[in-house]
Amino acid sequence: MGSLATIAKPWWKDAVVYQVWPASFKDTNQDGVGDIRGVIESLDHIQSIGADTVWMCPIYASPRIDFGYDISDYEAIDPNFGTMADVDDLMQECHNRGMKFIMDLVINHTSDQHKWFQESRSSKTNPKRDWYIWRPAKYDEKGQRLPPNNWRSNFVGSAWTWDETTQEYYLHLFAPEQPDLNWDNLKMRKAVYDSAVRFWLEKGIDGFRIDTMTIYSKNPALPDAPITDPTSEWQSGRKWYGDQPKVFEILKEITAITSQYGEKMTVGEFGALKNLNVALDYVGASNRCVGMGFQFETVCVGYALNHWHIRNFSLQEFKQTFGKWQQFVEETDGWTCAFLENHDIARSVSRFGNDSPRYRATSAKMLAILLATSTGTLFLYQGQEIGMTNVPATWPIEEYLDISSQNYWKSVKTATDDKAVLDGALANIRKVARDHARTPMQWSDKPHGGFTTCGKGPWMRTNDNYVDISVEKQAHDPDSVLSFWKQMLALRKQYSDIFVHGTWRTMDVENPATMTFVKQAEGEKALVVLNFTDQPQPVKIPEDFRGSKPLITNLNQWYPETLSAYEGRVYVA
Ligand code: TEU
Ligand code: CA
Repeated sequence: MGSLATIAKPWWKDAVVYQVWPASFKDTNQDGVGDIRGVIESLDHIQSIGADTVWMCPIYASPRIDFGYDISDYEAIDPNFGTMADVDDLMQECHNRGMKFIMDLVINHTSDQHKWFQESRSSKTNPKRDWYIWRPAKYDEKGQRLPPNNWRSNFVGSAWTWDETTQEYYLHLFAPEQPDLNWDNLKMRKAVYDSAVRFWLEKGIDGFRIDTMTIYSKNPALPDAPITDPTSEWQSGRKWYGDQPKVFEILKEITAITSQYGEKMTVGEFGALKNLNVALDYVGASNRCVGMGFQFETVCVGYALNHWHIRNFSLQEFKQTFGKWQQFVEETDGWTCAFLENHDIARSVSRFGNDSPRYRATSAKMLAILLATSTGTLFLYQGQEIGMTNVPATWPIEEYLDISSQNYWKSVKTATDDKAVLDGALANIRKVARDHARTPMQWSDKPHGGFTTCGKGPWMRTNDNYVDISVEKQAHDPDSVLSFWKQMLALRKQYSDIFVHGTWRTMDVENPATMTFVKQAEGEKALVVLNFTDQPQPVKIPEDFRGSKPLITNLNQWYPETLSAYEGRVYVA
């Protein structure tokens, strides 16, 4: 415990991390898939925004059922992305520039093509049998074979798959091609630590983004989950695999290893976790689990039950969760982070701003103000810096290639012909499919957004608006979203005591149209006012800030008592 002024400030607290989803970043060998050399070529761009750390999503050997989150060898590189030498170059290039380089650590599951699982499934007596979670079938009164429990896979359907060879089920909280590792097996633990963790630390990486960090440990009895979705046969088993006592032990073991290699960034996914006390167990420095966690309450606002049941949400809800996760580490030894995009969620300007041509740039800049003044480590996702949007509503379902979208769509189609239900499912996909974040990066107005010159085009269709939204178009335009991000990140650095390390107070909790908050550090403070609507909104600047000119606004004209549509403003005092 310590006051904000006395707690430690390791490098990763002030970092601005740029997340790369490699398949869609930049293709340099014209096969339609982004590659590691494409990231090396783009470091000038990444650094010019003001980012100082690159987070590389999985580039490990993988059959790519879940785009690399199904790893078949932790110590090899997917040839679609390049070679180990390319990774070494990328890391070296980052380090030469004074930048850091972190990788994804995906260890809840492996690919079913990993040699460990191949061995495990080969016989019940194989020494690696117990490295995964195998159980005999259950049978109902009619003698029908059933999975061991009612847990639902995150990608729709049962979390269990029957394996003919050994006549047992194995557990997979994601796709059947992603069997869950059994973290109760200590030999398996050691193998993961050596292969997935130490191997990369030895190479000199600066940390890990830890995939699904809350779900490694399962209650050994694997009890049925409570019924939260009466319409489904399968239920979220999170009660029995989320935040179990042993998961903290595992994360401590990982941190004990990373800290042998110096001060490393570790940022894990909280997933569906909402309880702040539990969150502190993960990120309190004295617990030595992880440095910080990605909370999903804000970006998943309006998701009911699971990813695919979307309802409307209010700005009050958005503010409530945003502020909650900003504040929760105050007066503690924990740390937080801020983000509105990643490879699993829709584009922020489409979901929280307004992606119509009239307001797209203004609202993207308004969201940039929000993020750049937020407490904690800042994460920026590729394309966010130019205000890339969701794909157009006119795209047919076939353009959505993600396993999550496709499985959901298939499950709805199998269940019904009802047009209203099918249209509702399509509407959900258009709002929140992971595909929105996975379209190729828009570099220029050349074909396919300059992402590739492959004759067959990119592996996934480029968003049609690349003609208007691209890095090239924005790089030299002082009024662009990109230029605004550069300004905001420079200010974030200049005022890091307030923005990165300060305290957070939301001032207009009940207001449905504006978000106003005060950031405070010793002897200095900032007021941020944001209009989340397309209408002018009245604004009252408190006494302490009155008289001072705004530090920055996202519009060329501003009025003391009114915020224009999607206007954002920052004052310091
Ligand atoms: O995602 C974790 C996860 O739980 C996702 O289902 C997430 O909640 C959802 O996509 C939000 O819309 C991680 C990775 O980020 C994701 O890409 C992988 O598919 C998943 O783990 C499995 O490794
Ligand atoms: Ca390529």
